[in-house]
Amino acid sequence: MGKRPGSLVRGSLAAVRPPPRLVDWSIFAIVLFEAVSGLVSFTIGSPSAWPLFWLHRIFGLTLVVLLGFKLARVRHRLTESGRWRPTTLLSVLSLVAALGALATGVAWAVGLDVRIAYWTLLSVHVGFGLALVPLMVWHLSTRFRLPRRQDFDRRRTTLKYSALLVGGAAAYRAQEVANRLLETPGADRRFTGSQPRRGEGNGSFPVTSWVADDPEPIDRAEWTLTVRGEVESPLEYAYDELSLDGDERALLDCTSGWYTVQRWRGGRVGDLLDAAGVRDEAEYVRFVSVTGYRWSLPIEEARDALLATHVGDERLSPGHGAPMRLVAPGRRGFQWVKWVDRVDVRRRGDPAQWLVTLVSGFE
Ligand SMILES: Nc1nc2c(c(=O)[nH]1)N[C@H]1C(S)=C(S)[C@@H](COP(=O)(O)O)O[C@H]1N2
Ligand SMILES: [Mo]
Repeated sequence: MGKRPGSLVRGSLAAVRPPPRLVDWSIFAIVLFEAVSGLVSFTIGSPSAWPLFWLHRIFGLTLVVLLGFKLARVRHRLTESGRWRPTTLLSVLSLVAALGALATGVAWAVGLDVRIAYWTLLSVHVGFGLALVPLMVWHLSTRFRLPRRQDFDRRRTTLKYSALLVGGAAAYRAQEVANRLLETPGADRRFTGSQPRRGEGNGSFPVTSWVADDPEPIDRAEWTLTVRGEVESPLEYAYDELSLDGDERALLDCTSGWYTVQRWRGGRVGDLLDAAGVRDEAEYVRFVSVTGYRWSLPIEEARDALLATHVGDERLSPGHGAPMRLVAPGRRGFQWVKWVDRVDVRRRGDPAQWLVTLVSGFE
């Protein structure tokens, strides 16, 4: 007689279940790892960093199992009303944030591409994740228990965690293969997880602001582009004075989870720098928006970037950054500054740009 599938699953889960205190501490450690790797992944546009994205997904999937163990253990505290304490509310909030982050993360990872209100699943996932970290730290501080010596049996602990990780990797790989075989939309994701937006020109991809930037449309006739800083002769161009012979295809990959390949036309940054005459000390070029939003690139990379006036065969629309926006191939979308009116040549990078991108557009 064969075992029933239910008891088989329960049996194999029991075999990989670490002791309770280890479960709690692994959840804590993995959530921290997920928060850090998730945030770092947002800054990465180069495919060579794919292992980071993979680790984030695999550890995320192990959390599904670990959180299951934890819930099975503490369920009665939540369901028996006599056992409610003030800190139970904190536990419940942590649980909601954890389940929210996991559900949206898994749904996104398997290729679902829906919006919740205005946000993509990925953005909602990030929201839950960012809420979870402080809730979890607080939750842990109310029931602080260090793992004990007897919780560690080196060989068995290593085996259990390896099984969890291999299980996570296998589950992720299986859904990847399934998506490909079934030719679902989820099969076209980049290594970043972003999903394609197809077509040419303004209408084929969303207007996106990183946080709150949303200026009034800019009048081309009144707008000028200034090049200044570590240059021999600072320059100021009216729109009609710009030479616009840059033309290239480049991929824009937004951290809210979509990407698009477009033809961009406009001015080459290298030409602007040559016209102004860059001094030897110059190391970075900073692109500044009329809104104050800004990003810097190392000067050699900046030379190859484009200040685009057109996308597809159309003039940029106001939402996409008219009259001029940065096109920085290999960089994530949030670094493609829109509504640029100033180019600063600098000796140093600009750490404050991280903060500025977050607060730009708030009154
Ligand atoms: N000035 C400014 N530039 C910006 C942003 C912004 O909020 N302000 N958002 C960035 C983000 S997050 C992305 S993904 C791209 C989106 O470009 P799009 O709106 O043309 O799709 O612009 C970037 N440039
Ligand atoms: Mo973005």
